[in-house]
Amino acid sequence: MRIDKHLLEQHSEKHLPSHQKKFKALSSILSDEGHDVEAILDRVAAFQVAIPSWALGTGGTRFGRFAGGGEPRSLEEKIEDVGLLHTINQSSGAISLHIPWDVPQDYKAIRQLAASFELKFDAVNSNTFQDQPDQEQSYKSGSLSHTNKSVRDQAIAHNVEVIRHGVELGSKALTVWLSDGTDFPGQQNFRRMFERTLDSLRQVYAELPDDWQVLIEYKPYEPHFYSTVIADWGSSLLFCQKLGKKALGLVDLGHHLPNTNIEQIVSRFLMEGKLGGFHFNDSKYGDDDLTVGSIKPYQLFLIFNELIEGMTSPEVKNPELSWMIDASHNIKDPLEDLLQSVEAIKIAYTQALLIDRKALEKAQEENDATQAQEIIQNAFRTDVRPLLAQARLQASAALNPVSFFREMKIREELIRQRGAKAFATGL
Ligand code: AFD
Ligand code: MN
Ligand code: MN
Repeated sequence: MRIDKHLLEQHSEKHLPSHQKKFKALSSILSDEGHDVEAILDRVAAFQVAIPSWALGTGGTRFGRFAGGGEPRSLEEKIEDVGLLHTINQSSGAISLHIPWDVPQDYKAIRQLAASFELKFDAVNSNTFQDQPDQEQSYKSGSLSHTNKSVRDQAIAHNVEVIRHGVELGSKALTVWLSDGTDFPGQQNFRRMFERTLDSLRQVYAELPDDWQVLIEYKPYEPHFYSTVIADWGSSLLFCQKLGKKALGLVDLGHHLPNTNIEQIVSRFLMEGKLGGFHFNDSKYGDDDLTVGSIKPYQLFLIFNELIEGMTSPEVKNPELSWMIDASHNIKDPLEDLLQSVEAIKIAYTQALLIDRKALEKAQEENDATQAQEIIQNAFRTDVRPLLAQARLQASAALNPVSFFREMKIREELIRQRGAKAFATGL
């Protein structure tokens, strides 16, 4: 399904009068405060968030899955869905594939299809957390960390195969989320698990093309309940430091225990030049995969505060980051959910752009906690949505993405084309 450009124009025209009022008011306030509104709009427009192929279908829990209908049945249809999102918001210009859920059959055709929607291929993801029907060795007791060399070799070969697919499509990174861990105390030797994993990752690292990165996720629990090999940012950083320059940490917001100070982790990674990317989502209890910004928008803003501080400080030397959503929610329309998530990420980013950095530094130097809070909360409490809408308007995207999706009855059309019982591969 492709959206006719003039439908976007019609939609935006309808909502234009109320948008213009809000944008005019906000831009005049921001200009008075000394902000360069045009420059902010450029940065907002340029900020792109990649969409994971596994977020396009309804997520399930271990109790069941309630599919919403019209889900993409193939890699081609997943690309079409991300293309739809990008046409609507002009902010989702990349797709992240998961192998073997998305094995491309015809690279050239897939590349062309993506290009026709102006999409790039973000990091490719390997999967050694499930057994595939045709695989020889089982990952029940681990993959890259397994005690048995044949299992490790199979997991290494899989990661190398994922790199190969990525090279054909123009990806520049492999993301490894290693689910390996234990469920019971004493089940394994922690140090040996780490060493075996390091040895396996070194073999994968050796296969990375020069201009590639490997992004290493961490997660404290789940699917294993007692220990995880790459449990936290410290373990991720250790692996990255031991592997080399091309290995970088990946922060997935859902992969922290409650109340973890994620913004400080971000700052530490940046300080070491070892932050590779982000998986955005939100959560209340664990890895809940909820819409970004639906539970803790202030935390998201504080994370962007550190990101912008780090990325704009001359003393911080960190490679460019790869931004991605990692969520698959079980009750919402996945495409609406993604539109909301992208919006939430860009809101937090834009608010963090408004922080008066010089004034904040002064308050910090003077140990003035009250003033520091005034400065950052002044930015957080600014309703920046008219800036995002204006950036979309200038990029010929929809002024209001979710209402456009509903006005156009896009889900109904997808159900008509693909059927009410079309299931996407994924979790
Ligand atoms: C997991 C991890 C990881 C993985 C994905 C699979 O965050 O990014 O690739 O979800 O669905 O929770
Ligand atoms: Mn993730
Ligand atoms: Mn996760």
